[in-house]
Amino acid sequence: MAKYRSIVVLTGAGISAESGIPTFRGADGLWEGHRIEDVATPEAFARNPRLVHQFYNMRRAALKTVEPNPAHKALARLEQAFDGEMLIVTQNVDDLHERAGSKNVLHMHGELRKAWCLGCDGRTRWEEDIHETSRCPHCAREGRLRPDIVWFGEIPYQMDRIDEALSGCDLFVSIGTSGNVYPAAGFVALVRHFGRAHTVELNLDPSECSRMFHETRHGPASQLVPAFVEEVLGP
Ligand code: BJW
Repeated sequence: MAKYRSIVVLTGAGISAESGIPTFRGADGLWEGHRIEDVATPEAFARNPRLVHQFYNMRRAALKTVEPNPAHKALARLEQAFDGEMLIVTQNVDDLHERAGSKNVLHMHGELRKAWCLGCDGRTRWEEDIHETSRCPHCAREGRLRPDIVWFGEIPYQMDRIDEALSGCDLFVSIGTSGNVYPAAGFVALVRHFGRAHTVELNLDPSECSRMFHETRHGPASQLVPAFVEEVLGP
């Protein structure tokens, strides 16, 4: 327990795969039947808001059918039992970390269960479908809501807080991310640059960044993460 004082955990789609949420970069390069550039850019939303809303409405609805798996639960246990600082920086837009009991979670790519009004900049918890005619509860304007998701070309959320946590941590763990998307793919290099943290990758396959880590373990997150958490917490 005394070995580490500050832990940052980066999670990606792989941690939620065993809960039944598909990852992004499958063998066919398609994203649930859509090309990424058709749905995950501001330009795509401007071009075809209906398609983009449909895509996110489908994924928001699917959240109601899934549950946290042992990997999410193990991280919640770590946060509860660890007597130092711990931050989960997730690229995921699902809420499975929170539902597993984690409290200190930062959604750098946004959240499916939030809507963002382009009219008044207000953010609202949103459980149901968003339509082109949906009304913002803050400013009452129609048709200005979008999913609160960070698309390609947009700046991920809370980068200052993330940089601060990365520079101060002494353990950095990356779970279930392919290392294709920046800035998250660059976090391990940043942590190595600061030079004070042990770095560990837990992933099904070697990621694009595997060689940057001090330690890599490959297998399903539902097995690797609980075992790793028990090691960190010690006897
Ligand atoms: C398991 C498992 C199991 C499976 N157990 N593991 C050229 C070079 C470099 C950068 C750029 C470039 N051109 C443009 C850029 C920047 C761009 C970028 O990175 N593009 C790349 C494609 C090259 N990035 C951006 O635009 C970002 N913004 C930005 O850079 O702003 C500038 C800035 C930054 C910082 C400060 C100031 C300015 C924004 C990126 C937004 C990403 N958005 C998405 C979609 C939104 C969310 C949504 O709709 O759901 O976020 S894209 C998508 O990819 C999603 C994910 O969060 C993200 C990462 O994917 P992830 O999680 O890694 O999933 P997969 O599927 O790729 O991998 C899953 C892994 O799990 C695999 O390795 C499996 O093996 C593993 N796995 N089952 C354990 N059971």
